[in-house]
Amino acid sequence: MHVLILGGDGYLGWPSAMYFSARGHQVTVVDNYLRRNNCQTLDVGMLYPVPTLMERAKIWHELTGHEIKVVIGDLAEPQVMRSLFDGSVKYNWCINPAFTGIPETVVHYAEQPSAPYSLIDYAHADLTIVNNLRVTNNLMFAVRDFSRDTHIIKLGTMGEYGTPNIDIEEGWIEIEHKGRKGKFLFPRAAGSIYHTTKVMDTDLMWFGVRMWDLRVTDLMQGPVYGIETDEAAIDPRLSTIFNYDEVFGTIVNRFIVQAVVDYPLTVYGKGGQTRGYLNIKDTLQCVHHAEMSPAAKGELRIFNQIMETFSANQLAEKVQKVGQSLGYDVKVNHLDNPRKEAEEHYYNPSYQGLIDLGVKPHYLTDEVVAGMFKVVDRYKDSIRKDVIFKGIKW
Ligand code: USQ
Repeated sequence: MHVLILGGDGYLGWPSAMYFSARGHQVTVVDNYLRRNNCQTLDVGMLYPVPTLMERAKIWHELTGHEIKVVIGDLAEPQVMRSLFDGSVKYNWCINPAFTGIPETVVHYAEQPSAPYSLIDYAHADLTIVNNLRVTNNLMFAVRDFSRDTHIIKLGTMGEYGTPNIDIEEGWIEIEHKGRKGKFLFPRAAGSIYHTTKVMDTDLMWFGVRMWDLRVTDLMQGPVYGIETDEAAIDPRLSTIFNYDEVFGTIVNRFIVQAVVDYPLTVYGKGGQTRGYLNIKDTLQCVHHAEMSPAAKGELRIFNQIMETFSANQLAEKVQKVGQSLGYDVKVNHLDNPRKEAEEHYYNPSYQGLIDLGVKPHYLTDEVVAGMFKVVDRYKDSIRKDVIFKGIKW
C-alpha cells in the first residue's frame, strides 16, 4: 500500500510516517515547514531541536532500511498537490526516484493546528483559513480528478462540536422533526477560527462524498499528549517536534514541562473545561486502523478519536500528584482565561467506533505521566519560561 502523508513534518505527521513505514507500507511525506517556520517567527521555542525532514528520512533509512520519500512543497498550491497524483512530483529525498504511484490512502494533517495562533490577529486568522481550506480543497479535487478510489483520512477535531448540553454522537445524529426523520451531521459550534476551519473542512469533504462518491474518514480528535512512540525510540533524532508554549503546546504536554521547571501550572479560569484526550501512540493506532478498513465509496465516516475525558483541573491534579511523588515542587495557578469558552459544562461524547475497529487504548496513568516527566527532565536546561504564557486573547 502507498500511504501519502500531508503535513509529514508535524507533531503527528512524522510519527505516523514512521509507523506506516515500519509496517511495510510505501510512504511519501509532504510538508512546507509551516509549523517550524511559525515556531521560529513567533519565537516559541521547542523542547529539543529536530533534524530537517530529509535528514529524518535519511536516518530512518540508515537504521531500518525503509524508505520514506520526502517532498518539500506547499500543498495550498494546487500543482504541488496534483503532482502527487499525476506522477510529475519531484522528490526532495528518496532512494528510488521513480513515482511510487497513486496513493491508496492519504492522511491529511497539513493544517495550521493551533487555536491561539488563529486568534493572534487578523493576519493569523486569515493564514489559518486560507491554508487549511485550500489544502483540503486541493486534496478533494486531486482525488476527484485522478483517483476517486483513494481513501482520504482527514484529521478533524472534537472542537468542531463545542460543548453542547446533550451527548455528542460520532459525527451524525438522527433528528425527528414535525413527524419526519433524517440523519444529519451533528450540530457544530467551534470555539476558535482554527476549529471553524475544521468544521468547514468537514463540510467540503461531505460535499465531495455526495457529489463524487469519494471515500472519506474524518477523525474528530481531542488534544493529544505524549512524546515517545515505538519507532522514535530507536534513535532520539527521530523524536517528534515537541512544543510546550502557549501557541503550539497542548495542555498535558505544557503542564509537565511547567512542573519540571517549577512554573505554576496554568489552569485557565475555573478549570472545569472538559475535553477528550489521547496518547500520541493512539493517534497512530487510530489512523492505521482507519487505513486498514477504509470508508466505503460515497461514505463520510466519522469517528471521535479520544480515549478518556478530563477537566483542566483533573489534569493539573494528576500532574501535581505525580510530580510531587517524583520530588518536584508543583503548584497550580488559576489564570484569568484568555479564551472564550465554557468553564463548567456538560460533556458526554461517544467514542466507540475506533475501539470497535480494534484500537487498544493507552490511558493517562500515573506511570505514563511519570514517563513524560522523565523525558522532559532530560531537556530541563533548555526550557524557556518566557514562552509558557503570553495571554493571546480570543
Ligand atoms: N488549557 C488550560 N491551560 C493551558 C492550556 C490549555 O487550562 O495552559 C485548557 C484550554 O482552555 C482548553 C483545554 O485546556 O479548554 C485544551 O486546550 P489545548 O490548548 O490543549 O487544546 P486546543 O486549543 O483545544 O487544541 C488542541 C490542538 C488542536 C486540536 C484540539 C482538539 O492544538 O489541533 O484540534 O486540541 S479539541 O480540543 O478537542 O478541539
